[in-house]
Amino acid sequence: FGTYYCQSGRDVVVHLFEWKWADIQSECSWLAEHGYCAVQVSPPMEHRIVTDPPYPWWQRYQPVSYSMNSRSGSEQQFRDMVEACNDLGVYIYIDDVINHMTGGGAGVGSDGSSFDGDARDYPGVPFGPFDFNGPEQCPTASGEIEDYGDPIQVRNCMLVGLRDLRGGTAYVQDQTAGYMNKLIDWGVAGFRLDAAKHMWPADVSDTFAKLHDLNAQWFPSGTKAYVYQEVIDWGSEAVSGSEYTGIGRVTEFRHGKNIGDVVRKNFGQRMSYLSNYGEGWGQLNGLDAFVFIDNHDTQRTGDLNSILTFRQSNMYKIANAFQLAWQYGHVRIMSSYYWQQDIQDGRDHNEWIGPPGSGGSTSDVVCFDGDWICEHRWRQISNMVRFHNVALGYPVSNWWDNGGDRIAFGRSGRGFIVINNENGELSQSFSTGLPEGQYCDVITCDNNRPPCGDSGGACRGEFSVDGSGQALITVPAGEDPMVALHV
Ligand code: ARE
Ligand code: CA
Repeated sequence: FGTYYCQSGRDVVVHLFEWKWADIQSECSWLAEHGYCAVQVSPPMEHRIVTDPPYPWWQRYQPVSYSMNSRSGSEQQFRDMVEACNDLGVYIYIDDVINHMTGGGAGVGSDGSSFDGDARDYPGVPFGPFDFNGPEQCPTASGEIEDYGDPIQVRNCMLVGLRDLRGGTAYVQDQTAGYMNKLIDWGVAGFRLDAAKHMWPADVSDTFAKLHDLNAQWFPSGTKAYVYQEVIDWGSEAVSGSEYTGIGRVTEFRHGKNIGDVVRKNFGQRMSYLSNYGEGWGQLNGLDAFVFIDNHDTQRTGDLNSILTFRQSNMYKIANAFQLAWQYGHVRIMSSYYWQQDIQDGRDHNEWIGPPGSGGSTSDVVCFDGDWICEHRWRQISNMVRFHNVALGYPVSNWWDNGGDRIAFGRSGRGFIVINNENGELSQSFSTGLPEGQYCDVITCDNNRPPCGDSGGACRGEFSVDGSGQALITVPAGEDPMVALHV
C-alpha cells in the first residue's frame, strides 16, 4: 500500500486542514493547474462535538460512527468533491481514525448518532464493550498508555483517554475496512492512518487485506489504495517506524525537525551538511518515507524551536524549497488556518482553537484573507512544486556549498537551485548542468521561461545558461534568498 498513483508529472500532496468539502472541490481546479497530485482531507466520519473548549479542531479525531456528516459538510458534498477532484486528476486521501473512538463521556455526534464513551457504546456503528481493549489487554491500572517503552501499552491502552478498539478481531476489522471500502468505492484514493503506532502491524495489514481495489472509473484496474501510517519515531521508543514499512509508507517526523534545525541554524547545523540529506541522516529509506516540514500537530504542540511554520515565512519558504528541490520521501505541503497563539512557558495555550467560523461551523475559505493561510498557493512554494515535478526521477547533481549556509545543486539537467542562508549577497558562476538557454527564477517570477512575468515587482528576471551549463547567478540575502531555475 506504499505505492501512490498520480497523474503523470504530478507527485505532491497538500493537506487542506479543516477545509469544507465544497471549498476543496473548488480548489481542485487550481491544484490541477499547479500540478498537485492529491489532497489530504480532515477526518470525514461522524465526530464528537466538543464544547469545552468550544469546537476545537481535535474533536474530529474522536469518531462516533462511520456515517459522513461532519464539520466539513454532508455525505453528498463529500461525494461531489471526490468526483469533481477525481475528474480533474486530483486525488483524495482521507485522515483515517480507526485506532479508537471518543474519549469518556456521552453525547450525540455530528450526524445525530448517540454515543457513550464510558459504557463503550457506539450504536451508530455499532460497537459495544467487547470491541474495545480493557484490563485483559492493557496492563496499566489507569487504562492509559503510561510507558512508551512498552509496546503492549502503546498498542492496547488508551491514547489520551480515547476508547481503544480491539483491532485484532474480525468484527472490528470488518467495520473499519467497511468504512474504508465505502470511501474507496466512492473514489477515494488513499489513507493517512492516524495513530498507526498504536495499532499492531499485523492488525493493520489484516484490515488492509480486506480493502477493495480503487474505483475503476478513475484508476487503472487492480490499483490499491495508498496508505501512509502515522508513526512518530524519534529513535528512542519501543515501537519503531520500520515495523510498518512493509505495509505502506510511514511518516518521517525527523524530516521536519532536521530541516527546521538546519534552516534555523540550531545546534550548529549548516546548510552545507545537507549534501547527504535523507538516509545519510539516519532517516527512513526515502521510498518508505512520507515527509512534511510541519503538520497539524507539530505546528501547534511540536518543538516550536525546531519546527518551522507559516509564522516564520521566510525560513519556511527556504525549508519548503529545499524539500521540494531535493529528492527524499513523498512530500506533503501543509495548508493552515490562522489562530492567535498564547505562548506561556513554551506552550501554546490556544493550540486547541478550531478553524475560522462561529458556533462550530466553518467559514468559507478565502485564501490570504488573514484567516486562511494557503501556504500551498504561495508562489515560492507552488512554483517549487512545479520544479519538483519537472525534476521527478532525475538524481541530484552539481552539488556546491561554501562550507557554511550557502548551497546549490541541480537535478541532472532538469533544474538548479541556489540557497543563500547567510548575510550578504552571493554572486558567482555555477555549473548548473542545465541545457543552454534563458531561464527565469521561479522563486520570484511567474514563469520559468521568458517572459518571466512580474510578481508584484519582485521578479529577478532572466538568467543565461551557456553551452557548457555555466550561469552567473546572484542571490540576495534577506527575503527569498534563493534562485531556482528549471526546464
Ligand atoms: C483530546 C484532548 C485530551 C483528551 C482527549 C479525549 O486534548 O486531553 O484526553 O481528547 O477526550 C488529537 C489531539 C488530542 C486530542 C485528540 C482527540 O492532538 O489532544 O485529545 O485529537 O480529540 C501521540 C500519538 C500520535 C498522536 C499524537 C497527538 O502517537 O498518534 O500523540 N497523533 C494523532 C493525530 C492527533 C490526534 C490523534 C492522533 C488522536 O495527529 O491530531 O490527537 O486521534 C511523543 C511520542 C508520540 C506521541 C507524542 C505526543 O513524541 O513519540 O507517539 O504522539 O509524544 O504525545
Ligand atoms: Ca490501540
